[in-house]
Amino acid sequence: LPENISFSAKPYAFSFPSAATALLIIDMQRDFLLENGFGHIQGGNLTNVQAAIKPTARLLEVWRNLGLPVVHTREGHVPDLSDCPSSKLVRQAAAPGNKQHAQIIGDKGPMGRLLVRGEYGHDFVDELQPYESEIVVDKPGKGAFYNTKLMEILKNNGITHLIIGGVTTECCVTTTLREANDRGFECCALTEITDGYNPPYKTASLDMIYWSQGLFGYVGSMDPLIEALK
Ligand code: TIU
Repeated sequence: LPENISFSAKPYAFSFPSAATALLIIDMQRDFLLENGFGHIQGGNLTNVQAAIKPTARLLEVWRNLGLPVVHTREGHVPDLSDCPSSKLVRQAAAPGNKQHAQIIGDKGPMGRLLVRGEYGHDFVDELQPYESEIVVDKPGKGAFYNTKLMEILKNNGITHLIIGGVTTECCVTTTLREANDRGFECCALTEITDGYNPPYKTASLDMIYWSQGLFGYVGSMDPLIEALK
C-alpha cells in the first residue's frame, strides 16, 4: 500500500497516511439498528440506518484485508446507570402528560435492558461484529471521546486520520467527528456507511462538516476510497 492515499471528497480530496489512519465505526448496535431497540422505541425510522450495514461490511472487509486499524464504538451504560449523564436519562423520560417514549435507558426491552452493557441489544449487529484484534470503545455519551480512553488509544496507535461511519449521522457520528476535529484528527465521513433516523438531518449534518473549506473535516464516498486502496 502506498504511504499516502488520496481520494475525491468534499471540499477537496482527502489524503491520508495509510499507516496512521483508522476506520472508526460508531455504534452499529442492535439497539440503534433493529426493531424494538432503543432507537426504534425513541421513534427512529430504521430503513436508512439498516441500509448502511451492507456497505459498512464491504468497506470493513477491504480495510481488514489491508491490515489497517479498525475502532468500533458502542454506546451504553453499566447496569446501575451510574455512568449515564443525568440529562440523558431525564430527557429520555416521558415529561408529565407526555408519553413520548414508551421506554427509556435501562428499561427492559425484547433485546434486553436498553443501552445497558452486556445486553443482547447493546451489542453490535451480527454483520459487523469486531475481530478480536480490533479496538472496541464503550462510550457513555454521544461523542466517543467523552469519558472514554479513545484519545489515548488513538495516540498510542499513532493514528492521525480517521475515516468515519456509523449511526446516527445527526447524533453520535457528527458529535464524535467534531470532538475528533478539536483534538487535531483529520476526519472524513463516508456517505454510504453512515445514516440516521431523519433524512434531512443526515444531509444537513454532512453538509456542515465540509462547509467553508472543511469546517470540521471532509465528506467522501466509499467507492472512490475503495478504488484508491487497490
Ligand atoms: N438518538 C440518536 O439518534 N442516536 C443516539 O442516541 N445514539 C447514536 O447516535 N449512536
